[in-house]
Amino acid sequence: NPLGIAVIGTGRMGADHVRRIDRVISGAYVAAVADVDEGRAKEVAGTAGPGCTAHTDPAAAMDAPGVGAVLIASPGAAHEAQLLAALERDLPVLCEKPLTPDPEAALRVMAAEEALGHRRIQVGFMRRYDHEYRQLKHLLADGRYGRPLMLHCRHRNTVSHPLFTTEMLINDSVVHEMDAARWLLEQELTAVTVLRPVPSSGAPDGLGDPQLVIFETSGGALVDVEIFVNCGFGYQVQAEAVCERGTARIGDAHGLLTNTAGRWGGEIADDFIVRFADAYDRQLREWVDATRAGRVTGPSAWDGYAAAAVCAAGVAAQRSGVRTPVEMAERPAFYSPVSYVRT
Ligand code: NAD
Ligand code: ISE
Repeated sequence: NPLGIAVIGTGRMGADHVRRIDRVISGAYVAAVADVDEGRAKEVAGTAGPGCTAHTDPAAAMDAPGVGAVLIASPGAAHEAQLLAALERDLPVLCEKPLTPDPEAALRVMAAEEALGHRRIQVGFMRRYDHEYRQLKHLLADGRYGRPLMLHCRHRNTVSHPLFTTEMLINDSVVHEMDAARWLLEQELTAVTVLRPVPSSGAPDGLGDPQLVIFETSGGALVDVEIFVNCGFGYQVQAEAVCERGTARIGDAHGLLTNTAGRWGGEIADDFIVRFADAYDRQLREWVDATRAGRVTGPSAWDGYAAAAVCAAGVAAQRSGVRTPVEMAERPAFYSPVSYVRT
């Protein structure tokens, strides 16, 4: 039977996931949507297949006829209550990043999942589903270039949305590099230092943009991230691994290369919806397939917790300007093996 999904939060990501469930992947349909904005919920429900119901209460959407799984795309602050509601109903959940905005809430979610006795939660760290990221993962995992020593990352957005804060550079944007680095290197991030140049005149007043975030890892590697959310020219996410016997770089977008009028060039995506379109599709397809087979395969609540713990250290490092160790709880046996290690 096709999987009936309740989509909670029908903003930019939620509406795009509704389109993807109905028109891109097979084996699933949108059974219900919920949004605190009733008009928005109804509008997006209208774009879904027949029978999709619109709600303002997420729990009512989870209880709607046909619902067998939940996709959470509301703002991060709403995730904890909605994750707990899904777990109460023993429903599989794909939750957009962040799992929760703070590590304490993530621990409460993990405790509820562990009490259930089986994994139900996957976190939407979609870079793990990006073709190039997967190529880099395989290259690092087979060890042909030796140990990875450094990972240089660039994360650039064309423009930040009006409510973007300096802390969000860390916990809304660099959170992706936190998960990607843990997954690529198969190591934990142990300390964070944040260096801040003079803000760009293109950034809104008060926003400390760009910044340089440096992570130390449990295996002695270094990860540096340039985060620049008002670069103005496009959406760019790049990573270069420096290993003992070679380097490997992704994200140059060498799709269509043109030559004309004495110049060569290509196009830069404008935003994440375009840059990571294939990754969002693959993430959803693999989640639906695994869910229908009764399995949970992607980034876990532990990965969501680990990222939240690194975010907390990152925001503290950003404020203090000093190197800040990451404080992490012991990983419960329930979350073994770690989802970034190949089994
Ligand atoms: P958005 O503001 O466009 O949409 C959020 C929607 O949720 C709005 O329609 C709002 O009315 C609704 N909402 C607010 N509180 C709610 C609640 N308590 N219950 C139900 N609905 C509620 O935001 P967005 O950009 O779509 O982001 C949504 C989520 O997706 C966030 O967690 C964000 O971090 C994540 N995100 C992920 C990526 C990615 O690359 N994976 C990119 C952007 C956003
Ligand atoms: C946004 O929420 C995302 O998740 C995007 O992937 C990221 O590039 C952007 O900086 C965030 O604001």
